[in-house]
Amino acid sequence: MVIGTPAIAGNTYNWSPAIGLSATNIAQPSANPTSTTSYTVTVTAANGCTSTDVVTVNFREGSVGNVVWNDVNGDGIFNEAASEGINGVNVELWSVGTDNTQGTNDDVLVQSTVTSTQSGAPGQYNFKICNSKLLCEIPNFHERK
Ligand SMILES: [Ca+2]
Ligand SMILES: [Ca+2]
Repeated sequence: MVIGTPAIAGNTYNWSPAIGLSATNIAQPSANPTSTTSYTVTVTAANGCTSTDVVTVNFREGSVGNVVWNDVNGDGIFNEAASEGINGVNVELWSVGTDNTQGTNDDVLVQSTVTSTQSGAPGQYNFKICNSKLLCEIPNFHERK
């Protein structure tokens, strides 16, 4: 997210701490911290006057998850019994990369996990994420006959 206010000509900007910021010397850096962080900005005007402000960026960890299951009736919908979940399937979570396009060479593997029984239901998987530009691939899934 972008923090700060639009630049005023002649002012200089100094953000602290630098962690998670795209730059510390611009009016409106992009902030992507991995924990809730309070940033202090010191603005120095052309006449030497300074002022400070604090911006707190709340970090909220999101999660995505689902179930890998045996689609008995072949309709693509999980309307089978919970016991049809399949454990032991490797599931990978990929970022679309800087080109913002799925399936190209700059895609980045973010996390992988293996489906397991959670709360008594087999075939479950879950990723903790903090980035919305993600996609899922299931490379070694084979339908059960
Ligand atoms: Ca089904
Ligand atoms: Ca890509």
